[in-house]
Amino acid sequence: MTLAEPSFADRDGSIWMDGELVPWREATTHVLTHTLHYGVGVFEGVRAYSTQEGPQIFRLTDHTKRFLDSAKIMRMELPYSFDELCEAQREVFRASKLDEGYIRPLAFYGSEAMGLRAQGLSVHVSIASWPWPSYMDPVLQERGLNVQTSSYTRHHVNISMCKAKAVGHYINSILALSEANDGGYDEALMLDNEGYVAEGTGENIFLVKSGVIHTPELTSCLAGITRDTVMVFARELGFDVIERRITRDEVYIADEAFFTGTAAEVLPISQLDGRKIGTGTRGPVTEKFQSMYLEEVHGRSSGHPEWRTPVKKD
Ligand code: PPE
Repeated sequence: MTLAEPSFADRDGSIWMDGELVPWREATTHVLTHTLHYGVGVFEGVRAYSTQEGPQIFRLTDHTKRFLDSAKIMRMELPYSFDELCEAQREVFRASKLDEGYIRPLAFYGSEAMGLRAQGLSVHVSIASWPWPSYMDPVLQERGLNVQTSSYTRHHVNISMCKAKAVGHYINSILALSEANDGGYDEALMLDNEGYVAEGTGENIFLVKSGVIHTPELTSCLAGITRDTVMVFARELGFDVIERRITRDEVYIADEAFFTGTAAEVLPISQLDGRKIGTGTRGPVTEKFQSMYLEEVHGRSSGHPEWRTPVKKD
């Protein structure tokens, strides 16, 4: 018998909350927290990996910049500076005593007032860290995902502010993912409001066609940090990378397609809407990016040391 994973509310350890580490089980908030009712909050998903020099956080400064940008878009004034937020993420990860794990900064409103007109709400920041070894079944990392185009449209740029990684945006992703999972698929592909390919529910998408890499422009997908990492790798390998509008049938006839994201890392897409992509297994270009990504995050490549921040004290 295997024991069920403990609830996220009932674990040992510490969570950084409003400037200090508090015991995990005490990192709670009131049910009239504004964000719980209206979804105005922002978050990040960051990973730390084991390296020869101890755990290092991958692209910490880029994630922290995006966190601050998301807050600015949502008009949330964070009571912490960029440096304080970077330090806090390192502190949480040190306290976790993990070698590898996921780090989740979150900014949310307090419970001083209710309603859409609420004024003077306090802004709280929490940062938790936990082991999250593989977002998808490890088999899928090799075999690839069976994906369905979603019946849900990705946010329109003037409905949700897509540059913000905002709490409420994920309603859309969760509806799309649960629809896909109910149908037996591993993930959903979301189209934008004009019918062009946007992104997965928590990942950006890439195609490989005749030796060229294509990915949707940033107008209706999150400015993914893994997306950027893969684009840097692709250009270093001499590939042309084109950011443009892509139609769903272009994905059907691509040589390879894959998703990127902090949680997902690099994941091949083997089928979309019942059509095999290329050979229907992980393609060589996807495999190359997967291995380059893992080499980089684990510090086994000398490529981009600037992307890794040690967790240990300076
Ligand atoms: N698009 C969406 C909608 C998205 O949520 C993510 C990250 C990405 C693209 C990729 O962005 P980046 O991580 O910077 O490469 N999704 C986060 C949340 C996943 C979750 O299940 O929670 C993540 O990967 O951490």
